[in-house]
Amino acid sequence: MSEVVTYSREGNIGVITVNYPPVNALSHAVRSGLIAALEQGQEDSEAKVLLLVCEGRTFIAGADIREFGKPMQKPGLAELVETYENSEKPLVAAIHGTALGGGLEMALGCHYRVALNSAKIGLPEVKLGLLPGAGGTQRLPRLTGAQKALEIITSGEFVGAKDALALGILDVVDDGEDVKAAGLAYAQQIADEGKPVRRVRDLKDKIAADKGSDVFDQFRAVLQKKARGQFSPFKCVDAIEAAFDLPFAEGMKRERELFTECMDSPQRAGQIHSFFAEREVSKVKGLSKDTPVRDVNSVGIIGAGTMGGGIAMNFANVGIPVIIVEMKQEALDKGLGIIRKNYENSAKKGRLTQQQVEDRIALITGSLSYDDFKSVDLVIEAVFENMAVKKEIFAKLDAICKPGTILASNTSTLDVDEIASATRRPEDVVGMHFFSPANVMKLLENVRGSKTSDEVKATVMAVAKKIKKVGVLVGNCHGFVGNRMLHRRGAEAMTLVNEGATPQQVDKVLTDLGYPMGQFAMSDLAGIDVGYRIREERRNAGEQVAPSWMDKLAEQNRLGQKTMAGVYKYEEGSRNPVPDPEVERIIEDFRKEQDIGSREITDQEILERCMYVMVNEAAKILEEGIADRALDIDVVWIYGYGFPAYRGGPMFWADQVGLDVILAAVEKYHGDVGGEQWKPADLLKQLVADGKKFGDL
Ligand code: T1G
Repeated sequence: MSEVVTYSREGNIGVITVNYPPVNALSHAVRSGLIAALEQGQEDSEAKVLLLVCEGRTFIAGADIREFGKPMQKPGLAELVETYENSEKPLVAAIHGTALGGGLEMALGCHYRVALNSAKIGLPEVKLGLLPGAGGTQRLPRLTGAQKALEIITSGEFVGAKDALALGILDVVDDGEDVKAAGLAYAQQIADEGKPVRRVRDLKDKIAADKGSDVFDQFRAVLQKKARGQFSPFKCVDAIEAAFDLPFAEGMKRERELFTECMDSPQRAGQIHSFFAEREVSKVKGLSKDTPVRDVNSVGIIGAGTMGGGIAMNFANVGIPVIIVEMKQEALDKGLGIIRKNYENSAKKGRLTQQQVEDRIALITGSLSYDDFKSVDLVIEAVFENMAVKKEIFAKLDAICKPGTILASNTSTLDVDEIASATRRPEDVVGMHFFSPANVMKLLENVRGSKTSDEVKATVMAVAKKIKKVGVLVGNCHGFVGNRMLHRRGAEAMTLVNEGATPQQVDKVLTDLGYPMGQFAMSDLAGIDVGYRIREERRNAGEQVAPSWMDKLAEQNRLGQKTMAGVYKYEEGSRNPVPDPEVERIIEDFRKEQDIGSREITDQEILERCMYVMVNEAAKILEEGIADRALDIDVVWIYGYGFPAYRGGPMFWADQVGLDVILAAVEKYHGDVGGEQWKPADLLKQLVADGKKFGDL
């Protein structure tokens, strides 16, 4: 008898129960157990109907992802689902939590499906660089038709129980909370009514309705933009189309072929690495699971600008009241107005009801006085990047806030220890670096100062989870992990243009790699004046800062998207960057002025210099312990800087390229280009010498 799957009987209902925490994944043991339990159910003459149900917090959440890449042991998943579908006795699946991937495919192999109202279903394989490989692409369209099957499978998004009922995926939705009771009740009804087996594979009407439809080509066209550079979404469309072109058995065969192609694609490895990395980052080295976490039931925010407003929305979205303090009423009204506009836009898009809009806005209160922070649990400072201003603010907070309040700064570059030194409680000071737009971007780079307590570290990581962010804890240095690497890439991109490349050539190399936006298009979005102001401040402070053709753009009021011209020009109402010969003239004049000769630069050189300089810097970040693991850096770049998840993040990508290849190039550029940025990191040299990867660390 399997430990993870048991068979029992309640009256004339045979009950097959899966119990394999944490998510009842279809490991080999579970698959074998399911086969054995079904056989028991078939042989049990008292059992008229069989019920498949799971213990724990969820129904089956799919294949066991940890088994991928290893030889598949029998029974395979498709074979298991087919065996269930072939059952001579009606089979009911009772769903709670999530029925995902192979889990939903198991339920589609059953003859009837009931779910609790709180349940969700989905086929998220595409998010792992795969496609549903146990009949999902053949059975789901037989219930929903082509359009909905394409939407569900190519997006990988979860579907609520009520919507799944409306789509014909579920037969019954139970408003109770006891899934076994719901399952037994429905199975009993089927037994009492003598309902027959009903195999999804035999359903024909939806197939007939969409056979030969051009919806598949329409989807491919949409995916060209939405899933640019990705492999599996297109294979999903091919597999679903096969359900309409081929008889069931041949469609299954075609699904298997396409599944194998996805399994063999490097993107699968990248996306599965991203999946587990996103979960591993919450387990912080040296911070034990039972580190006390403080309650955060009220939050204060300083600054109602773009960042402050977005940050406030994250807390209101999960029901935590927020007080936003500004210096002037006008700035406060403007900030609160933008928050309302953002919420109303979400309501217009049907993502929120008007009541939800009002409820969230009601949780955000404006104020002109720090005194209102007296009893909050967490304060986040989100004012412009100026150390003196931040220290003044933290000194004030230190005087006003109650003991135990966490004092956090949303600084994106400045020294957290320096900020903490303005208080008498540096152990309660931490960096919480959100990314713009803060109510959308998933990454929260939490920055530990040298005196930040474990309790505060654990609390800000818990806050990240609470507000549905991916929290990564990193050390304190200039630019922390993300911006420190970005600054290296930005500087190298500038040098490449000085030497002869064009901004659009550099940007195309980065977007071809999978970034949503290139370096210079990003500068135009952020505003050319932002970098210019920082360079001028440093120059005024007497620092040697190299001249840049970007200064010329700023001085000619080419500030980027906001002035419809920056490195690129922009048509009215469009954010599409258009190369501008005027800028090429400015760059050419700058080269002459600086006596820089220009030369032909290949895309490969651009890729190497923009990416390898980041990888080399990341190796130094790991050496210094600013990041604990390479996967922390991958998650920062995937969720904060748009690095394609299907490449697994810059460190996983570097391992795929080969650290020996990268080291050789870094050493070459150290010679040719020079500069601290190309000094090979000791860690990189050590890993190559040991024949190891970042993933081995
Ligand atoms: N296999 C193995 N481990 C899994 C797993 C899975 N499918 N899903 C989750 N885990 C682990 C996870 O790593 C974590 O471990 C713990 O469970 C809790 O997860 C043929 C081929 C179910 C919505 O893509 O989306 O079926 O860190 O922290 O936030 O067609 O996990 O504690 O050690 O995410 O409550 C398709 C993936 C597989 C679903 C729960 N299925 N999972 O979220 O908890 S491919 C998926 C999720 C497939 C077939 C194909 C989420 C969740 P640890 P968690 P959560």
